[in-house]
Amino acid sequence: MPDGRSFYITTPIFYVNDVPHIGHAYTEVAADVLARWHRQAGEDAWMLTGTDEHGQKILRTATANDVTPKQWADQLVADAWKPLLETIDIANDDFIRTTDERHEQNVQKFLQKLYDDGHIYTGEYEGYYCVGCEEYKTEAQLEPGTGEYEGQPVCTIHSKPVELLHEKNYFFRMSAFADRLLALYDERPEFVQPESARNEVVSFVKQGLDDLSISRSTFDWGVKVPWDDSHVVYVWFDALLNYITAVGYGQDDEEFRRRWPAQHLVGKDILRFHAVIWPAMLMAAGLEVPRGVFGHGWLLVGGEKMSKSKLTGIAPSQITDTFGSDAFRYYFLRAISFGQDGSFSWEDMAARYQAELANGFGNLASRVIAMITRYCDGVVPSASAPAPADHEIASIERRVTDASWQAIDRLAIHEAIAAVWELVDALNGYLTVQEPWTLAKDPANRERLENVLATAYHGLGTLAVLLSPVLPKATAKLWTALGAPGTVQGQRIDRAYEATLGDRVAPLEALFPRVETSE
Ligand code: ME8
Repeated sequence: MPDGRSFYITTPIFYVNDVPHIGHAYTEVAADVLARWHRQAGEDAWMLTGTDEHGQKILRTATANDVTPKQWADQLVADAWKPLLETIDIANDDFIRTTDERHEQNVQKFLQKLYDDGHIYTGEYEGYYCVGCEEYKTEAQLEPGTGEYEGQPVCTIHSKPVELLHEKNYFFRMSAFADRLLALYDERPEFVQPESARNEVVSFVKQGLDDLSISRSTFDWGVKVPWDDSHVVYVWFDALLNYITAVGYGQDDEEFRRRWPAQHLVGKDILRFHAVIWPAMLMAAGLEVPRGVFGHGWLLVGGEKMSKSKLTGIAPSQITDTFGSDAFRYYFLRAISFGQDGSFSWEDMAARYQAELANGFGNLASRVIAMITRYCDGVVPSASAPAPADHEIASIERRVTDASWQAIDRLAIHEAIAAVWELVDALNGYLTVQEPWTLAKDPANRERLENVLATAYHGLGTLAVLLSPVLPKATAKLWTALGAPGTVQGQRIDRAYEATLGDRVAPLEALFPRVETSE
């Protein structure tokens, strides 16, 4: 049993150069569902998210808007990034900003330690820099520009020209860690997931690692290098450290020991930063490497990564305004295998909403509550003489509880939801076969009617618990209608079928009301 075990999950910290789109919301929802699931399994779960506020990209955006970078970041965090969490119902435990004092001070502490221990030296670098990625690019990561960028090399991710830079910088001796990294991927195959991401990282490191330029001196929007204030820390080196500065690194050893190491969720575009640079930094500092790095796929538009810079971003509220936050959460985690790319379409969203949420789950809940209200005056009947079909439902409840928890433990969120949906389908099939509405017509069938409704009621209780991380709003409403004590979030999810339920049902409004498809 996982009681009390620590589970620390993170999202990338997002650049505040622009407002969030559904790609950012996707990572948030995945992390939130995992955190909620682990929390409900009795673990000491902690979810961190936040914002990445330093570097040239933010500086340029702020300058173009005639404000200071800090003013810009404050405004975007307050008006866009924090409201996003509410829009999609994220229950994060902490929100870190790289401009927080707790972060900046401890970035300096970390850097000073690496400097004192001989992992940092002065060097010169010339290369193509992509401000969109905040990264020096290799030839393989560039392509010839076309149209207005004809004759210029452009970044393959942003399709924008890169800039040729020549700087005297501080370097991190990352090359020294290649062998230890390869040993890590070998000893812990689950360190980088999914398998395709692991293969990419292993073959990248096998080609040998360069040292990493970790400071910039041509602008000053960043954390000052502690021994040389003419340099600021390279934005990625600064940003990666958020995962430890947020949980006490450098200032609260007890908190740090309690939380670290984390499971990181990142889009596959930033996999190398997390699976190569970040563990090398931690090794250099003598700290434990992350529990794991999961690189999820992209939400695509017209076959390309949805992005702010290409103006293909859809605002999460465009979807939640119509379908609600529960359906948003459900859709992206159910329709896309976690780790694969996926596309969003309004048609698919509307179809799944109607078939799976409204007809499959919502209607099941309404029918069972309505029948107990009508045939039993709202009093939950007891299962006094269960038939084989009733035992079968009970055994499915146990099976999907175990299967979904095991899938979550492997970060296979879509498999966990699919496992729970077996119970939704089994209960709908059970009602079709048992026909409680027909049993209710003949008093001689009273005992059987009560057993069927008791079985369906219990199944709904198990479903409410199992679906609460994904559908927090709908399952809270259902929990109230079931007349069950406490909150649904307070129930143990790894033993969902044992939850204490109620003895009287209460009215239930439609969990997933009809949505006009023209919307
Ligand atoms: O990279 N599909 O921030 P960022 C799926 N600040 N996920 C997407 C996506 C899409 N189309 N677009 C964005 C940064 N994402 C750095 C991270 S971490 C120490 C620093 C999600 O604002 C995905 O999680 O560009 C991706 O990794 C993240 O947004 C990048 O956000």
